[in-house]
Parts: sequence; C-alpha cells; structure tokens
Amino acid sequence: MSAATSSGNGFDLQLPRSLKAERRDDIAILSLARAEKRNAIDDPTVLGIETFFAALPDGIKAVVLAGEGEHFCSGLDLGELTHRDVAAGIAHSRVWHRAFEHIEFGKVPVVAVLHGAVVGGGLEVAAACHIRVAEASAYYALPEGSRGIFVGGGGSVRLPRLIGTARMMDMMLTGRTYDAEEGQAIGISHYLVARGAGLAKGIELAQRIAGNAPMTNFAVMQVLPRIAESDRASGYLTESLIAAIAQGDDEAKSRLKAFLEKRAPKTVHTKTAHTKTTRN
Ligand code: 1HE
Repeated sequence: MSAATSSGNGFDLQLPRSLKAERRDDIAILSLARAEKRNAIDDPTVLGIETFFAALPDGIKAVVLAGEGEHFCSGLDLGELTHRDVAAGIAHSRVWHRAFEHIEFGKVPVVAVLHGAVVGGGLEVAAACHIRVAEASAYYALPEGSRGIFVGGGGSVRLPRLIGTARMMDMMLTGRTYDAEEGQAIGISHYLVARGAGLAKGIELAQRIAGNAPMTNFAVMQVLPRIAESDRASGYLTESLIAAIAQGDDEAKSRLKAFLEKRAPKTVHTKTAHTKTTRN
C-alpha cells in the first residue's frame, strides 16, 4: 500500500495513502487513514507524518491529529518487524523519533483526537501531541511486552513524564489497559467527550490555540518543556528571558491594551474548565 499521492486540500505535499490532510483556514487536520489495518503505522506513514509536520505552511497555526475508522491507531505495523535485523531496528526507531520530534517540537501545537484503540505506537504518537481529546471509546495499552518487543517511538521518554514510570511499567509488564475515564484520571487525556464528539472538540481547541499570540504558543511548546527538565536556577533564568521576549512583542502590547481598554474578554471559569482568552 501507500504509494505516494498528492493530498490536495490546500497542501502541496506528497503524502502516502495512509494519511489524509485537510486545511480549514488556519487549522490543519491530519488523519491516519488506514482503517483496514486499524491505522497501524508502517514506514511510509511515519515518513509521511514527518513530511507533513516539517513542511507545514506558515499560515497554519494549529494541527488536529485524528484517526479514521473504529480505532485511532493500533501502533507499529507488526508485519514489518518480521524482516528487520538489529541494525535496521535501531534505524527504524530513530526514524520514529525524528518524525515525532517534528510533532512535539515542530512549528505549531498539535491536538490529538483519540478513540478506540490507542495502543503501542499509537499511544506514543498521541504522547508527542500537546493536547489530547479522548472519546468515550478510547482505551490505552502498551502490548509491546506481550509481543516480545519494546517501545521505539519515544514512549519511554514521553510516557513516564505523562503518567509516571510505575504506571508505564505496569502497562508493559502486565498488559494492563486503561479505559477512557481511567485515562482521563491518570492524565493521558486532557478532555473526555462522548463518542463521535472528538473531532469537533479537537477543532474547537485548535481554533482557540490558533487565536493565541504566536510567541506565547512558541514559548509554551518550545520553552516550557525545556524549563521543566532543567534545574531550578536555569529554569528561572530561562523563564525571565522568554517572559521578557513575549511581553516585548507587538502582539502582546496590543492584547494588553485591549484588556485595559475593556475590549477583551475577562478570564472566567467556563464549563469546560479552561479560561476564556483574548482574541482580537
Ligand atoms: C495490524 C495491526 C498492527 C491490526 N500491525 N497489522 N500493536 C498491537 O499489538 C495491536 C495489534 N492490533 C490489535 O490488537 C487489534 O487489531 C485491534 C484491537 C487494534 C483492533 O481489533 P479489530 O478486531 O478491530 O481488528 P483486527 O481484525 O485485529 O485487524 C484488522 C486488520 O488489521 C488485520 O489484518 P487482515 O489482513 O487480517 O485484515 C490485522 O492483522 C491488521 N492489524 N493491527 C499490522 N499493529 C515504534 S515501536 C511501537 C511498538 C508497537 O506499536 S507494539 C504494538 C503493536
């Protein structure tokens, strides 16, 4: 499968058949589109993910990553593993790392919309995204343990930061799965919505993100995780530097002015538990 095709829909990109890209104003939606294999990620797919995120046009301010069919993603295409030796295995894992770094430390925030199986490499790609919306059907597993393999898409780096090393050990050693509600409780998803409501919620959040000042999104994506991993003194210094950079930007000045002149919304608590932000 996966002969290169042009995706059309506003992107001048050659993507594999297993990916579909759609542009809606300043939002892009990238869908895993290999439902017949439960969106298993094969080599063309992971390379297509890298191509897509590396080549995002400037006008795109947020991306939604979703999956077609009944499941978000069944992980690595297991069929490819049978013919891979140790050296090829290392190279393959490094390709996944490279591709998912283009998501996590790419140009714009990415909202993952999860449903059905979010397993193995599917959970790894979800963990590389910045916001996760789960439909009630979502469940999470790391079946690598039972398949005789190990995570290779950055899961051992990202998942302990998300849910803790102890939980990840349990998932891999015992095959424990978490359902959507449990996943919400342990912090895999940020938002839990009804079946079929994930994409609309993901787009709504992406639009909200796209309305932020670009410098703020840059700081949150690129600087916050680095501060979280540095020592306190370096963290404080980096925070001061990026705070000064952000507030010095014209966009910040006009947003602050709008608030002081009572043209911007107040920060109030809403039902969805996040605050309203200024959009001018
Ligand atoms: C696949 C894959 C796959 C489905 N690679 N072909 N991931 C796993 O261990 C999960 C493996 N998949 C499953 O457990 C199930 O497929 C699901 C629970 C996700 C869905 O079940 P179901 O009943 O809806 O579908 P199915 O009948 O199992 O699968 C439909 C087809 O997709 C079937 O192929 P067909 O030719 O017989 O129609 C399956 O073989 C195929 N399929 N999942 C290849 N993953 C960078 S390291 C990451 C390491 C990992 O990700 S390990 C975890 C791998």
